[in-house]
Amino acid sequence: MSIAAKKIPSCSELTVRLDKTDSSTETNTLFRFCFGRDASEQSVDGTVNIPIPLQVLGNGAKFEVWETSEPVHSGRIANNMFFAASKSWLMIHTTVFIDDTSDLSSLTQDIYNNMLNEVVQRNYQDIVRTWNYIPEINKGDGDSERYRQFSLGRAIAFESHNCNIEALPAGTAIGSAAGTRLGITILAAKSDNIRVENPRQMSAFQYPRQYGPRSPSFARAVLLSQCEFPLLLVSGTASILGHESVHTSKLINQAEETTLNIISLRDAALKQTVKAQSFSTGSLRIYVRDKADFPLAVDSLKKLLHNSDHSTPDYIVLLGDICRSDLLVEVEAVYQASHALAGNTASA
Ligand code: 3EB
Repeated sequence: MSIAAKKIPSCSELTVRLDKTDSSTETNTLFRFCFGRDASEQSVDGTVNIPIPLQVLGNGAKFEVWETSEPVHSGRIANNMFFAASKSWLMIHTTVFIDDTSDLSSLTQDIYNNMLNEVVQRNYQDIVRTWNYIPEINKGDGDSERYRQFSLGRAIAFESHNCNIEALPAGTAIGSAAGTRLGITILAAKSDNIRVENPRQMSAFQYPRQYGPRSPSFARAVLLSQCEFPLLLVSGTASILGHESVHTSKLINQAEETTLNIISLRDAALKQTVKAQSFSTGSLRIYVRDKADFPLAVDSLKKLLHNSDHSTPDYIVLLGDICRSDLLVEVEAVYQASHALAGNTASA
């Protein structure tokens, strides 16, 4: 008796795609990001929509849809905090109004404490990704800058949950316009996954004191090694070498340095797993600080905008402030691993 060798993806498989139309709210949608929206109308049983309050400049996608083959349930945790969960994955999302009277450090600490408590209570153990959208992220001087206050509160929350630096999630921290709401989203997994750091960059959690009272709590990338076709969740990546911003005020050079950083990170990830021979397809979010930089940024990132199988990765360009005021462009990505055995011979 011969049994076909066709492999069925394991149940925990997760996929990510950009979508131009409102086609999803299918049952296998875990959650979806909605670009260009500040508030969302949540219904307790439907797909959880995560608003991203940034203007869409390029490529027109309206949604980034995260899907799983597992049954999904969702609901409200508290007034403005929502979750979506399957057997392997838990997403928690909240938005909060802030103004100049807000203590962003303690507010962030409270939000993260609540979210981390939920993760523990619901029996998920590995926080793999966070997205943080902070209104006017560069407002305030020195250590009182909003981004630095946010980083301080986040660091204390992770520390008080005994989340050590080897277990930090991949991250994004981007600034939105005045008057939008602070938006924080976390994704947790049932089992442990692999952290990837970048040999070209100092680990962010080790940045020296000059960048703020507490260093940022994120890993350069997390490889979802529990999946049969692992996803590489690449943190927001910018023109930083070691710990220093390089090519300040030069958009093209920053985009090229960012490209080198992401390629280096992908190479580092391949060395840490036997489950991936290459990363063949991807989905990218490109953030630019200045609207006018958009076409040039896309052009200068061209090496990232080709998959190794010669297809083009999906991408979206968003108007957002980078968390260091001397940076003009940042890119985050999701890459899907392919196996040599699956017939793919190209390398990433
Ligand atoms: C950097 O490499 C650029 O604080 O969560 C990128 C990704 C950055 C995530 C965060 C910050 C964060 O330091 C900034």
